[in-house]
Amino acid sequence: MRVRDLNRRRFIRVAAGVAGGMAAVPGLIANETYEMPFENGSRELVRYPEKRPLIRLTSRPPQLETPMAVFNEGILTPNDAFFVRYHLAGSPPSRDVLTPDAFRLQVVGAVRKPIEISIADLLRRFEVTEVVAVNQCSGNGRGLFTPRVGGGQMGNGAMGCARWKGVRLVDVLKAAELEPAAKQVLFDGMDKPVTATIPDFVKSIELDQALDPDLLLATEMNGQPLPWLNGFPLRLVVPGHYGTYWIKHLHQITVVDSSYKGYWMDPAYRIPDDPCAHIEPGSKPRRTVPISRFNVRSFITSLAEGVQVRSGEKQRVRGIAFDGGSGIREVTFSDDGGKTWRGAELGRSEGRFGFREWTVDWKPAGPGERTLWAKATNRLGESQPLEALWNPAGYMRNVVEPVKVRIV
Ligand SMILES: Nc1nc2c(c(=O)[nH]1)N[C@H]1C(S)=C(S)[C@@H](COP(=O)(O)O)O[C@H]1N2
Ligand SMILES: [Mo]
Repeated sequence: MRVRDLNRRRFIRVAAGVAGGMAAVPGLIANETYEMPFENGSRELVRYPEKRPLIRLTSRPPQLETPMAVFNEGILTPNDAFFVRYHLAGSPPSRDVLTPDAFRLQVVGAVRKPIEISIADLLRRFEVTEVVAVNQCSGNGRGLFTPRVGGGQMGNGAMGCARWKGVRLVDVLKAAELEPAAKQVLFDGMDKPVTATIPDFVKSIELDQALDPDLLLATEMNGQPLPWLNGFPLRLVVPGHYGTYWIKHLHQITVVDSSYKGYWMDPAYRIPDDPCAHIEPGSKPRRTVPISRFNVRSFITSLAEGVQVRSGEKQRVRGIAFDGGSGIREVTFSDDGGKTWRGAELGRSEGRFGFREWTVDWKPAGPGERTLWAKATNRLGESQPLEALWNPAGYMRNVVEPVKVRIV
């Protein structure tokens, strides 16, 4: 029985690989399972090309989550551990169509001088720059929503921080000479829907935001070419903003003179028009707006849920914090489930868009169970709620995340 189940699972995996265009990929190995802290949270750890074993949510398209322990390794998430998110079943585009020699980026639409340019020429023609920035999926932590909501049931591993290198979007748009009527900029990657009924994954950004010098057309992350599954050979980087805008395998930028109405801008990826993106659980929002900036979050990374620690033995608790780009002002730590708080020490800053490490010395007093909390505040004074906020799409979770440890 067990053996048959195992074989069946293996068969499903190979079949899914064929359908998803990943069949020719060697080294697609499943080794272990990973249990998410919610119902139906059993996931396989699977190794994809250029990746270490990651938590697999779906295979068609590949969607991979980073185990929380990785974020304890430092504030830059290694490329081989960086999460992967796609929408269209045929994604990612096959490696063969992504050869840098043949690849061209087009800038078209409401511009006087349309551009069609190779990666090499892009890097030659425009100034190359870097930014350390967090990429986070809008639905990071969606699996933890109560009441549960539809969509990918992710834990908190659909995030990562990297040093992105590329050219400024604003420089490229200026070189294309925008028409005065330009209103929005659309971004399209090379992945295409497998049937005509499914809308292509296209995102739009308002012109004033597209002209912000923080936005990059990136070719590298952490000193290496982008991994295939993270957008090789070119992706948009929108520091401080949710990953939905960070179009991978970016090959077409279209300037338009009206408001784009595509599916992935409306009805998808919208939040209640409320300062906290929050409505009464189970209800429907009256008005919605496109999701945009990250809210403030923090995580304990050095201690996992359920671990044992020794009473009286001092240790350094570590974690990370980030926000939508104002920067982290303060992180506080509680070992009594929020009754008392004390300040953590902030680590070196790699800029206002990156993960910020924090540490605090902690002497567990036991025995018994203790709930540990970390709470960050940004430079605007915004912090994290102690009770989870809710919206129907499961976006923007930023409640203080408890870590329960056992003191022995
Ligand atoms: N071409 C393309 N780009 C895309 C997507 C996609 O489906 N296709 N998904 C977006 C979403 S919702 C997220 S969260 C990020 C995830 O980036 P990553 O896969 O590099 O971690 O990619 C974005 N860019
Ligand atoms: Mo996302």
